[in-house]
Formats: sequence, structure tokens, C-alpha cells
Amino acid sequence: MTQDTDTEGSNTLPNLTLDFEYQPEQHMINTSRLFYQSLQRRRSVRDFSTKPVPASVIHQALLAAGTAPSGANRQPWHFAITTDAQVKANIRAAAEREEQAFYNDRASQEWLDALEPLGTTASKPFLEHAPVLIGIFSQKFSYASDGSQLKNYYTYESVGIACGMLIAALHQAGLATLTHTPSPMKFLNNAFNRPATERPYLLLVVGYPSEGCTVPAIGRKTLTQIASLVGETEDGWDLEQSQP
Ligand code: IYR
Repeated sequence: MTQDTDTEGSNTLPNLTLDFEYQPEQHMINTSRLFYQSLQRRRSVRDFSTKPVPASVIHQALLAAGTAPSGANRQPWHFAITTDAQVKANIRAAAEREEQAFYNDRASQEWLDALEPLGTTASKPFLEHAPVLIGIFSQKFSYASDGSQLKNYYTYESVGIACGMLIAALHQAGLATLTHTPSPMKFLNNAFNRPATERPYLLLVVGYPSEGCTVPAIGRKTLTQIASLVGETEDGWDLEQSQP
């Protein structure tokens, strides 16, 4: 076999034919509507049942999250999972310490006013009740096979996209989540045994909602509030007329 002289000695990857399936338009319209209707039912849950969840659902959802696009494909994320009561108790104690400082001193009045409709407090019993906590860490660096450090790019954006995909995957699989961000979150490195080179990005609380769980009656912005159409308008594209 002769090597392509253009890529000889270079690090360019070989190209593969994209595995892409065209779907009938009506099917696309239906599946996009069903996906939206499903995500419309996703809510941040703060009242969890202690009922255990299937490990493989968590593993599959993490694999789904790991397909997220990332800067230079560095995949700069780590997902640390715990179901251990002692680890969860430690995390709750440390998070509540930070939250007490937040609610009593650190938060501005403006921030407290913004949170008031949600009714959140420094008390975080869900950190012990929920069966699974996932500590998500962002990696500023990757390591080459010879151990040398490689800089990562768009780290926070990449990890944020992976988190969005994880939350959607868990919801689609029938689990509830809470994106919890005690601030500061540095204690999560200790709790999850992660190196200081990783930065805690999010603590994701995962499980089933408690029996009779309630959530605040929030609204979601409409399509015209979150999107705009630029340039000449063609049939079917008018945001006001759209019926998702
Ligand atoms: N981390 C605190 C406060 C908090 C902050 C935001 I921004 C929220 O959307 C919700 C809560 C807490 O978890 O209570």
C-alpha cells in the first residue's frame, strides 16, 4: 500500500463517510415535536425519592453526554459518580456550609430577590436523598500518550454542551435531575477524589421525584421571545405563525 504523500508524517485523521440517515419530512416534524414536548416536561427537581436507579441508564446517559462536540475534540470532561451514603452526606454537609454563607452573607439582595420565586434555601436534603450524584469536572489540560500536557480549547462551552446532552438523556430515560452549583464548589474535588487540575463545573443530582413532588410554576419564553428571523421571509418560517 502506498501512503498518501499529502498526509504522510502528518497528524491528520483519515476521513470516513458520514453515517447520516435522511428521514421523511413528516417524520422529522413529528419527532421534533415529540422531543420538544418531552423536554417541555423536564423540570429541575428538589425533592427526590430514595429509590435506586438502574446503573446502566446512568452509564448510557454518560456515553450520550460524551458524544458532545468539543474544542479540538479534546473531550475535556470528567463525570464522577457516587451512590455512596457517606460520600453524599459529606457533599451535603459541605454544600450546606457554602449555601449558608451564600444566603446569609455572600449573595447580593438582587440575587436573593431573583431566587425568591423559586423558594430555594440553604437546606439541601436532596443531596442525601437522591440515589445518584454526578460531579462534573472540566479539564483545562489533556495529556498526550507521552504524558506531555496539551491545552484544551473552549473548555467550559464544551462541558456545558455535554451537560445539556446528559440532562436531556437522563430526562428521556425517565429520570429527574437538578443542576446544583454550590458556590464555591472546590470541595467537590476532595469529595469526588479528583485532581486539582480539574475544575468542578456542576453537581448533577439524579433520581426519581418524591411522591407528590411539587415544582414552582415557572413559565418558559415563547419562540418569538427567544428567536428572531433575519432577512427575507419565506413561507413557513414566520415565527408567530409557527405551531410546534
Ligand atoms: N446555589 C444556591 C443558589 C441558587 C442559585 C441559582 I443562579 C439558582 O438558579 C438556584 C439556586 C442554591 O442551590 O440554593
